[in-house]
Amino acid sequence: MISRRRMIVSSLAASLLAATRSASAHGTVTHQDTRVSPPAPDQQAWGIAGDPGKISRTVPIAMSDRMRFTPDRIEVRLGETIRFDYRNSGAVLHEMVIGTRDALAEHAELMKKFPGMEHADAWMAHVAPGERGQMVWTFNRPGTFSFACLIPGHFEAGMIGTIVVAPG
Ligand SMILES: [Cu+2]
Repeated sequence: MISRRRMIVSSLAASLLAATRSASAHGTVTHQDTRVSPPAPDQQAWGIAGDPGKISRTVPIAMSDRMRFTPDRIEVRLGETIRFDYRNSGAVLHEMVIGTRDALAEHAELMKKFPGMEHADAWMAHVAPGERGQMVWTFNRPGTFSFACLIPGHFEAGMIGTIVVAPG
């Protein structure tokens, strides 16, 4: 999951993305590619995929059917590489997607329009009931970001947390 560059979307969403993109065969494709000025490859406004060999610390994240993350607020120092050890203790599928609040809200809207849509990137995880896993992310941009479950209904129910990245 860490360094893979891949995209899995339904054919409908794929054709939407392809319509906004001239060369979509290679490279990282994100929903941000539909914007006028996409960021440099892999660097996102909320950081960049982390090196699993250079982890600053581990943060456990629990997901529950109460539509909450525990903890729901994480404080990070600029430059830290965090390994999120996530676990779904519920009975339904949950996700953990990191982003700006705006990017996540936009993504949640897209998922409502295309419920069959699948997506995969270094800053997101889909976690089946009882499953656990890890996400490694480097917070190399300061600011206040969010992490959320974008499954329709979950985001709206408040399944969202805050990540504050403080300079040095
Ligand atoms: Cu969820």
